[in-house]
Amino acid sequence: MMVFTKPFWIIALLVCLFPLLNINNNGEVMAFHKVQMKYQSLTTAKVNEVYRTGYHFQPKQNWINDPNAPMYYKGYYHLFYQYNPKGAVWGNIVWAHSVSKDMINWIPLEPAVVPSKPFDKYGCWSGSATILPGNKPVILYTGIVDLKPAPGYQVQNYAIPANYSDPLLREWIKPDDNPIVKPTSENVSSFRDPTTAWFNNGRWKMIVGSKNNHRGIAYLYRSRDFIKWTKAKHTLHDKPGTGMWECPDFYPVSTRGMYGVETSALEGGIKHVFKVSLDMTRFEYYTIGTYNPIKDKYYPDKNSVDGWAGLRYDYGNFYASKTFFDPIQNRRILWGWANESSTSLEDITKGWAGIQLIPRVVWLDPSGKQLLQWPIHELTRLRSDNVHLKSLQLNQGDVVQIERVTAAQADVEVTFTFSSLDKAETFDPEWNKLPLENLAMQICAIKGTRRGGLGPFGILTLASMKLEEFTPVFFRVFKTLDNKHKVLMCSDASTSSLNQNEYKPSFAGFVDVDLAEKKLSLRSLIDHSVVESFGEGGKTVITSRVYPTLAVGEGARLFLFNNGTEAVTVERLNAWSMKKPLFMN
Ligand code: DQQ
Repeated sequence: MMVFTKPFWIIALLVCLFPLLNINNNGEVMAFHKVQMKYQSLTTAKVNEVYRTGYHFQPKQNWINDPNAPMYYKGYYHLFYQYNPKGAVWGNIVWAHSVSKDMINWIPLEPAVVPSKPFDKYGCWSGSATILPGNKPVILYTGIVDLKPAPGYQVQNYAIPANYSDPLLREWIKPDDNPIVKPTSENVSSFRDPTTAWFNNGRWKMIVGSKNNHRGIAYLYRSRDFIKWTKAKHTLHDKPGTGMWECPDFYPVSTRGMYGVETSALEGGIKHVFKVSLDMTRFEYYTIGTYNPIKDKYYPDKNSVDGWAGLRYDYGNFYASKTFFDPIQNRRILWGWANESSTSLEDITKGWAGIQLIPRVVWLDPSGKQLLQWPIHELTRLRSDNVHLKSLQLNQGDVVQIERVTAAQADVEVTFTFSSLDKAETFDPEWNKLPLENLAMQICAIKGTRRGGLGPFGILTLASMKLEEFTPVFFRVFKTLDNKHKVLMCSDASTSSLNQNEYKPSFAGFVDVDLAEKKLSLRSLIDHSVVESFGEGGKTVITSRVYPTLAVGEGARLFLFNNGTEAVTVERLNAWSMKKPLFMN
């Protein structure tokens, strides 16, 4: 254990002052896949391994985006994903396919769905899987039938396994009666990403994401046989001012515990979750509400904000997510894609772009107000060489190194306690004038790790020895004028790298937690160029993509810190060096 004190904060302050607002100097927005024709088919001869992840899902090279049609079938978890087989930028999109016994080790197979027919000749875009009675999986996906109008004329297709007795489902057939759903009056180039279907009242139901002017729309379709689909007169849900709804997801959650429920479930204490990926912001938001199966309508709960200022699965780099029900372990699993925060030119040079985040179990918080998320338990099999600490006091300015852990590839769990809330900083009333949808992020950018009262305290991930680079993940506790406490959680990339070209956002979210116990917990999955952090048992989750230049491989360090005037205690810390899976694509 190594302890730094005050001088660290002088360096940190200098580094922090620089990028108060994080704008990628190329003007590129995270999770955006813009069309760059000249680079689409430029395969890099040698993949640069420096920022490749050790235990996150990624193929050997090239571009990946949305996870598609995750499912369990005859002993294997299947993950399909949007993939460019020819380059490290978005383009030439096919459905790549990998299978796994544990969602940690993966075996790559041949792409499952590739453009080949008139109904998908310009692209096979995102979609989902539904398991039909008799354990028969079927895929619904978006086909691009014409390049005009940009970004393409979109229809919905289905594909079925060529051989149901093959547990690997290697070969998929796209029947000639496709497309099964064509756009009608809606914007033909904003009509995509069919969901997993659910069944009730004698019919299958599914939604397709769309927009009309700036109204985000989930069009509802119904079918008795899964082939002939009829558009409902009303939408399942829509919301003005939110723009195109990509990758909608709609599923039930149990009000009675952590276990997941099958997508058609309606009985036994059920609420519904409706999630969309907002093309305009490149963030996702979800609401919790009620589904009326007779009216076929979804109603968000009154206190569940329906719009940009709503709840997010992840307040960082996380997009185009999809859930599925795992019937073997009775859980609902969430997959999300994290794009790079580097420039396209850097991606082309390194020969790859995009990772899938660690699958998370998702369930309803007992409060009923939000979801909770936690990495699947299978991940813990990669843990080795535990470092354990307890009852360590951190005074203002303390920075303590956690030694004997591979800091570039680690899993860290830490619980902080404090004896008083008195020193919590005042929540500046001026901040209430900032747009609600990125209020937390703005406060994180303004305050960073600068000295506070109760907090900032947390960990410095992917840090260089002399702290020229570090990605701090931390809490700051504020007190509002009406004497309520507001807990901010930040994953601040602004100090992550000496490379000035990267997009280095100060991602943040508030944590809805009762501080009566005077305790806050954090878990971070650190993996070379990604830090996935879970605050308070998965109430608030933030993912950052970062590219340190010094804190790379063995040069990376992990520290605990406190820069608040209130002392905090590390009640306990467990850090593990993480092994690589035996098989990774
Ligand atoms: N990515 C797919 C689309 C989807 C978007 C294309 C979301 O189907 O709307 O690769 O990232």
